[in-house]
Amino acid sequence: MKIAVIGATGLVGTEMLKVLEERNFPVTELLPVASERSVGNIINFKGQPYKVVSMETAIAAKPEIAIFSAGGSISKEMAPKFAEVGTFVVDNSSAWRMDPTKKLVVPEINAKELTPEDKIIANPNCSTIQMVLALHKLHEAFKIKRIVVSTYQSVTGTGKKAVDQMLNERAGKQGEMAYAYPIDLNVIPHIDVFEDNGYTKEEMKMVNETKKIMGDDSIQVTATAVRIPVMGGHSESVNVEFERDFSLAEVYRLLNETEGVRVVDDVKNLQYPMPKDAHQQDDVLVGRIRLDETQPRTLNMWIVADNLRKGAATNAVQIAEYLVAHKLV
Ligand code: 11C
Repeated sequence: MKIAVIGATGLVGTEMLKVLEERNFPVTELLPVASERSVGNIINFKGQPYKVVSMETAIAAKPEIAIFSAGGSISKEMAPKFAEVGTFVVDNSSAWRMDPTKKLVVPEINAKELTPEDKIIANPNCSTIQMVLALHKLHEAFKIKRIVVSTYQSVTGTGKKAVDQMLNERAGKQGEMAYAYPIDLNVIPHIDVFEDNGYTKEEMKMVNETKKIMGDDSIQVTATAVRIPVMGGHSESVNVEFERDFSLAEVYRLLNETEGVRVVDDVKNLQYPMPKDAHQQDDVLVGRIRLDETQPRTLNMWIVADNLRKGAATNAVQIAEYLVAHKLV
């Protein structure tokens, strides 16, 4: 399989290469694409050196699959050019997610909807992926009415510049700012741009993408997305109200049966998910599972995942794996 990785030198791109290697994806030729100034640089993949190539070189090579993580505007412009030469694009940006002609895929939930005509496939936002993966089997069983979610998001979601900002602040050094405010020893209730309704785009991604992935517009979602000075993963406090009655035993059973989810919930032994445990893991960790005692049919839970893995690279590579396994490519 000839694979192009667009944005190969970024935080997500680097993780993509690592995940492709770890999962032994059948790569026969790798085309790492990055900005013009990186063209010609060498990156290593499976112990072999590969030259970073330009977008034009990669398109001319007609790869079977191109995994994009280079921002929305590059995806908007370039994904159709790959699709035109027959490449399947798995796009990690928000450019195509809400386009009704494109599928928004978390493989464990809805990859079965993919067809050979789906040349541009959207990878959801990281904070959405970990939430819907934890909730989809509960939705099937008890039907979700409403979700109230607050996120605690890692600086890695913003990129290298934000990681550097946090580490520079921690070391007392001056440097470039990724955020409007210091992030170390702080919490910033602002992720992505503000929209006219007072919510941020990150919050509205959680609202809209959840409905699309679950294929159910009746699910009500309200979100507050917050950046915290942490690396390793995003955490979410989720309050979810269902239509039907359920027991905690059924919730545990369903979560234990959910592919890609690991229940970490033993408070007597101080076991609950934390970003430092999710780091470099593909599983979505779920804990602090308890009934909301203020209203019926409502659950509280705490969901943590490495936003660069299942939230981005792993999910994208799993989509590519599905295309190969189902002979769509
Ligand atoms: C963050 N969720 O943590 C964002 C990063 O729409 O793919 C991913 C943005 C996106 O800042």
